[in-house]
Amino acid sequence: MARVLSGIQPSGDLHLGNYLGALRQWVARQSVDDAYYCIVDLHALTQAIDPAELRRRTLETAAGFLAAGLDPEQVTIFAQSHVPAHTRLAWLLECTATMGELNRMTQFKDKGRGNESVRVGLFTYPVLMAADILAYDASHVPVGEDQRQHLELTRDLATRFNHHYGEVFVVPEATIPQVAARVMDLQQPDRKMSKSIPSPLGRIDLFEDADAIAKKVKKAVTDAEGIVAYDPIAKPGVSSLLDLLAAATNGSPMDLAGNYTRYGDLKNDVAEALISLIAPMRERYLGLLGDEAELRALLARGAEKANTVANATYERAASAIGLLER
Ligand code: ATP
Ligand code: LTN
Repeated sequence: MARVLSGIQPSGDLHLGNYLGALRQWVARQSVDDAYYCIVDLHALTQAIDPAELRRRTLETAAGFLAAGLDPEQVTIFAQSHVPAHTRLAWLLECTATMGELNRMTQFKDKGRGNESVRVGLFTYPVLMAADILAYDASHVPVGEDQRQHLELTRDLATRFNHHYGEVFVVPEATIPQVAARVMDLQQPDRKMSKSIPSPLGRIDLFEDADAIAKKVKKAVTDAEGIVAYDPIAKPGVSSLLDLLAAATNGSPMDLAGNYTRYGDLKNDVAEALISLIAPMRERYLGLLGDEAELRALLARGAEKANTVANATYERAASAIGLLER
């Protein structure tokens, strides 16, 4: 059984990119992996978020995990802030990482751009992410393409720590899906679909109703050429629609392109495929939201298990680095 860890920020509604890039892989492998799935609430603090909203979104994200098909009997679901070993380990790793290394992280640059007062937490964020992963001795980390660089940093930090202080950490690998590893914004097909970009028409939320999905797909930006072909560089909008259709129907975007001559027909089929994918999840989600006590209990059970694993790793790392045992 592979030990797996991954996380999603409760900074907004879960969207199709989160599902196709990450969540769907988690669900597909839940019966074979020994998996820990974390709602990374501390990461959500790296950008402005209202306290009541953060609390609400943490519960909604837990409901979203279940609605997407995660089974808490098979995987451990928990909130990052309920496991203090993450931040304790992050400090040890911050004292292993260099400014130069963090300066090269592109997500930090993207999210900080145009923002005068970038939070220090946004800069050190990838180290906390490394701690999330290393605390569980995870060998595999199922994420979307945008996290590849953070995984490389995690591997570098783990390898360096092991080199200096002995074999403490498992060096993890990213598991990135073959199709839809980078779902694009429907309005700006050169940008990834994202929670934190205010792009209501560009993003399809995971539990959206059928009318809204149909409307967004219909308005998706394509090009003026009028030829359906799969070419992500020259035709990003059309290719992104083909990617979505392929992901929703388990097809290949290249092959699917051959079935269409008109953008309108392609859009109709994309909308239909996405609605069939999302409708059952939406129904489950709306049902789960009502039971806050059950969601809190789920996270409490998860935290108990997660603390046992993460504390043991922290103690191993602290001892190796020379902190006096209590
Ligand atoms: P933000 O844009 O605010 O960073 P996000 O939408 O990227 O948020 P995260 O919580 O940071 O969401 O990411 C959770 C998981 O979803 C990660 O594994 C990430 O790689 C994946 N993911 C996010 N956006 C996409 C996307 N557009 N396509 C594929 N995977 C994605
Ligand atoms: N950095 C990720 C979210 C994240 C994560 C993690 C993913 C935080 N900790 C641990 C995998 C494993 C993001 O921005 N998408």
